[in-house]
Amino acid sequence: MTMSFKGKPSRRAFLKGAVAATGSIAGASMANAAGDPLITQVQEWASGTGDGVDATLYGMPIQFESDVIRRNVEWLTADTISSINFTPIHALDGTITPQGCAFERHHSGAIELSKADYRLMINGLVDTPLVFTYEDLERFPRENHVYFCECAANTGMEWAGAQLNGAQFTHGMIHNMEYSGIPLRALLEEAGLDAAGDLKDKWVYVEGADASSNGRSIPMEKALDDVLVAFKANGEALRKEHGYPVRLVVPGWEGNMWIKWLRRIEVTTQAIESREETSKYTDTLEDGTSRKWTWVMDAKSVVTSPSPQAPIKHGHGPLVITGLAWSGRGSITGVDVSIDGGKNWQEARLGAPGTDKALSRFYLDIDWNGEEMFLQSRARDSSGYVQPSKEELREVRGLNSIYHNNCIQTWWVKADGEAENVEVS
Ligand SMILES: Nc1nc2c(c(=O)[nH]1)N[C@H]1C(S)=C(S)[C@@H](COP(=O)(O)O)O[C@H]1N2
Ligand SMILES: [Mo]
Repeated sequence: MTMSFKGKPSRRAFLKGAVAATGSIAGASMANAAGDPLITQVQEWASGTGDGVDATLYGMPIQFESDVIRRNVEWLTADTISSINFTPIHALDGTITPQGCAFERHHSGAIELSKADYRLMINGLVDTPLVFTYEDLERFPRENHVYFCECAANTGMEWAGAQLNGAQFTHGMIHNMEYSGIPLRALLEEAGLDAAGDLKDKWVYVEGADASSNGRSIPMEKALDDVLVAFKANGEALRKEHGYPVRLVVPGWEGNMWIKWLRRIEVTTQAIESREETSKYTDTLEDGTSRKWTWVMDAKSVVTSPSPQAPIKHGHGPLVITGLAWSGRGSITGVDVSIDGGKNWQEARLGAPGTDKALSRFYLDIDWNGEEMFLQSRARDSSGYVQPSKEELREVRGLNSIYHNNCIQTWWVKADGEAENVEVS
């Protein structure tokens, strides 16, 4: 880039920028400034006053951003009750997902449960079975942590071939929020775990208050590690669709275990083998056997822009390539980006150092001269794991899987800036 955005650009600086072989951003618009009414004339919004402070008591995004919304794929599910929609990751930046556009996944719809009616029971192999009200939970020491929540089915439609045209649809079953809550460990210790004996082979069974209950078994080791009983997300109460008033946060593990409208925690001697951990959320391999208890979400990444819903519209010159990376096994240590379908890789810049089990934002700033690109990103995490290609993943997993597809994604960016979901081989 030859021209600085800071300070007052002089005519000389402009000319220098314009004749440079690469990289003037400001050139085109500055050349037009003289005849541009947006610069030379007083505009309507500067001729009167704006809205008063109480125009909106709880704010929504401005009308010009009305396309930054969750979307579903109608043919995926029979109705919207047991269904899923997708976060508009192609249109977001940074790492925090606003609750208002964070994907939803319900098995029997989002229920309305008030704090007054809320109860959380801990029973099973505990010294004293307990029931907490919402107010009781507020009196435990709490913590704040940012974590991603990814549905195991994210990218599940892409196993057999490139299918859905947009990062929102291929990778949007994910959100990343700052949770305020109580370590599950504190509640289990309040009930007392002496009755459970050796904790090594013990489990907790967790379920929600909705009709589906979405019951899941979690090994005690994880339950005592970093699981949170959360009641705030991004500073405010959980939205109804994310489990108001209380949900479980199971860092790095598949979204299905993040029980919403959490109502009961039972300490058990074995996994319950519920529907959600047998006929669902298991991975059938090529030989017909199925992997189960595949809880951890492996490292993964995707370029969010440019992408099919976010084509390049500004012509040649400086181009910001950006995307998201995450790992359920730790933090993101680096992301490589390829513009030629994986032949050559360049190290991207992380927006901030990776943190444990949370989204990382990456950027690669290039000079684009209209050549077509096969854009890919490849995440690396603190365990040393490197995100696999689609071919590598299929070799191990075959084509019978739905869940846990963390392969490298390819966008074919054409000379006109439009992008398409493709596979390279
Ligand atoms: N009680 C309950 N908890 C639930 C579910 C549900 O249907 N009922 N869906 C699960 C699934 S499959 C996922 S991926 C996450 C999604 O959380 P979200 O809707 O906040 O995005 O919630 C999980 N927790
Ligand atoms: Mo899920």
